[in-house]
Amino acid sequence: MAASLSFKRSDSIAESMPEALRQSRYQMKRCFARYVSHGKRLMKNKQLMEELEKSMDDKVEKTKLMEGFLGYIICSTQEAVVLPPFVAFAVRPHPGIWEFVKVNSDDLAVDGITAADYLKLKELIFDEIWSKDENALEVDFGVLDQSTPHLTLPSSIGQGMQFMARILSSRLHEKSESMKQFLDYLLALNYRGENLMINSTLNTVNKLQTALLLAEVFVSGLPKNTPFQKFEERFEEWGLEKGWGDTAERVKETLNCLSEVLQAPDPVNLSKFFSRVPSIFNIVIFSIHGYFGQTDVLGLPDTGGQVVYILDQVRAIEEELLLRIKQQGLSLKPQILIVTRQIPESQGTKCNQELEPILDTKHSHILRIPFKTDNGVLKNWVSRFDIYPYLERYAQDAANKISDHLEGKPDLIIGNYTDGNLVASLMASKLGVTQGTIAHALEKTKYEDSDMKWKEFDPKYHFSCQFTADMIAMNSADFIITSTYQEIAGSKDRPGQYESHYAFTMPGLCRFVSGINVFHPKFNIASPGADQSVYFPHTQKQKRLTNFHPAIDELLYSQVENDEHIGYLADKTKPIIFSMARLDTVKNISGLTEWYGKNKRLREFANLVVVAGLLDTSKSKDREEINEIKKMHSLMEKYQLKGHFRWIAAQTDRYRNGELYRCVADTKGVFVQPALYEAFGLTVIEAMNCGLPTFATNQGGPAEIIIDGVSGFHIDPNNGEESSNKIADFFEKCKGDVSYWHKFSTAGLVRIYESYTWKIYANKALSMGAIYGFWRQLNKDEKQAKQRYIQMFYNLQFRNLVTKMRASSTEATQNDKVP
Ligand code: UDP
Ligand code: LCN
Repeated sequence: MAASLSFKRSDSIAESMPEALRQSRYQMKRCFARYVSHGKRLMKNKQLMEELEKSMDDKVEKTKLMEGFLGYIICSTQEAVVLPPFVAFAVRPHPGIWEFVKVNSDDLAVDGITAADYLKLKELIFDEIWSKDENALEVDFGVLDQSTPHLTLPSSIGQGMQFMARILSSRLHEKSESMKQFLDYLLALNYRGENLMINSTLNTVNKLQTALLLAEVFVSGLPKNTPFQKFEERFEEWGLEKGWGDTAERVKETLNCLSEVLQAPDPVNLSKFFSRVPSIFNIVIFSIHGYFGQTDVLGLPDTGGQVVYILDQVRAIEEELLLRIKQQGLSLKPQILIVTRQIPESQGTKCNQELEPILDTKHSHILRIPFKTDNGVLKNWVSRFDIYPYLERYAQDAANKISDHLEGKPDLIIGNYTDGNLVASLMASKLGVTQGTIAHALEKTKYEDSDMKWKEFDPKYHFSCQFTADMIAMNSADFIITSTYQEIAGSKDRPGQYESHYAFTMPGLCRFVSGINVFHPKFNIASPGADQSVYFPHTQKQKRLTNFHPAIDELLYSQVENDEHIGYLADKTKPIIFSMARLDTVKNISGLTEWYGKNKRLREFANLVVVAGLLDTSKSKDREEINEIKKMHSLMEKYQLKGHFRWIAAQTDRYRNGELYRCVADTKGVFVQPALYEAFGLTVIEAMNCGLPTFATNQGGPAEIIIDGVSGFHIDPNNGEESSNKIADFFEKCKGDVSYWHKFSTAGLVRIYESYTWKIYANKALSMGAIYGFWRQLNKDEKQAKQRYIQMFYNLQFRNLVTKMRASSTEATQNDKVP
């Protein structure tokens, strides 16, 4: 929809709207009359558009209005609160940018209102008394970020590190005190008490500059590859320690880079310097819920991509750390610890073990710490939604174990998902360590109006605890790693996951007038990859894992129905439509099954194979999974799927799964990811890495991974007919021309190699650790003030919610205790 040319970006909507309403007064009165005709309610964009359409009969008038400013406003309105005679609009003209206006439907008068005013109006629909309570709890995290410059361009969102380098250089430039803080930062660099880069003799910027100059002249005279050890003693005379580089050439570059920064700080040299500074050796990564293991866990409840992501991430980060340490001229051992929950009743997995070395790494381990209560250790798996009462104690137990293992404190703590992020926040704030967070998925966006309707959701999902914990973690984090732009700021039409926490309210609990601002420079996009030794193209014949072929053949084609698979494929010559996911509602595997069942053309062209969850309700303890299992059985019955459809239980061997994707590619099949919403979607990049043409949901991360019609296809999970026809059209085209299939197979691979590899990720993540580590020191006062606010909020709000949850929950008692 084109915006009216009369609308200037500099005008606020509240300023421009009255004139636009005046120009279309007659139509707008009718439209607003429709909006208010049903009394008080919350209207979403779709309803607003429908009502607008219905209110106008004249086609020409309609087109004119829709193409004008008012059409643009209503198109950009995410939702509206109707409180007759008023309608309050939450308008999102651009990703990350929101404006709120209140229109009187009687006289079309317009008032610009604040986010807080809008939230109060919204609350009137759900909890009138609370909305009118002048002392209702209102939280404003933004007010504590005021001295941090923010990005302003929606297109720059997620490029925090680059922006941060600019902020740092101008701070160093403008304030001599900042330069002194930079010097203090350098003086504090050490490994186990041993100084790195400089020692205390260089206690002024001038002295440091002189030493750098002398050293640079000296190393310039050495052959480039002279090892640092050869001139280490000369360096000591000038107050310089190890850490500058492994060879004369590298040392010279680093010296020069710092000299440039001290002379006139600039973002390029500063970024380069922080990618070289030896500040990170020990990293703790929290991933608490589910079954965290290296084998036999994928597909178990709450156990999916996050586990895959973290294991691959650790391998990549360790490799990058080792490279950096070598290039710094140091010979020391970095350590990465994944800290997770120990589960005594571990269902045949290794999740009951305390310490496990991580395969394909040299120094990284999984450390498992149990959940303890006053009655002992918790024995069984606990749903991620029921985990909150255990976390505080867990954080304390973890702190002790970690410091024993690392013989000191970590240099960087990274949290994953709400539980891991909360524990990371508690620990980072206690130890004064740099903190990064990763969400994987923010639950608030998965369930419509889950904030407003939290009371309805709470018995099952405990969103009161979860959203509060998310707010604490996002705000205490020094940096946030996301997988896509979408995750932060969505797309033109849909707000991002983080963006939806900008201003929201949970009536009766807390009004977040500013929750998190996506223009904050803490946001960074670092997309994950897939392990390319496991997920490689089906065409690499010499690498193919043919030893798995008999088992895969049995899995796909045997006529037997057992615990592992049901349904069968009568015609082996047809290509396979393949999908693999946890059997959660949001993954929509049952949706795909239904689309296939209904679409005759698709059934003619191809078979459907899904790998998902368990096949029998009696074996599952997961509420959502049980519902989905039932649904799947009834769909098989309803659409008489046997002969065309194979349902395989969760598969845990990633090497075999890699070969499975490739075997599906051998049939000239496709991968389909039909989720109602997908935060990122590792299966999408796994399939693409194997050269399998991929159709993936347009809701969330996959919409960004795939360029529709170029490197794969988008499908609309809410429009099964359109989506299943899109897949059928593809097969139809391939039937006439097999090069069509190859075209998409190759284009998918090209896309992956360009943007989705772990090497790119690891480089960015370590640089974030260094650069934000310095920023937290430079910005110490603001950070401390915010930390105090967060601690109070944790103490007075989160703990209170946990106490309530504990009182109302029976989960704890259902878990047998280990003596
Ligand atoms: N997976 C698996 N077996 C299964 C289901 C999933 O190995 O039965 C793996 C899949 O290959 C991928 C991960 O689990 O590596 C799922 O990640 P994704 O990001 O697609 O979804 P999530 O489960 O994290 O929501
Ligand atoms: C969780 C999800 O739901 C997926 O979309 C991601 O791919 C996965 O974590 C890894 O980040």
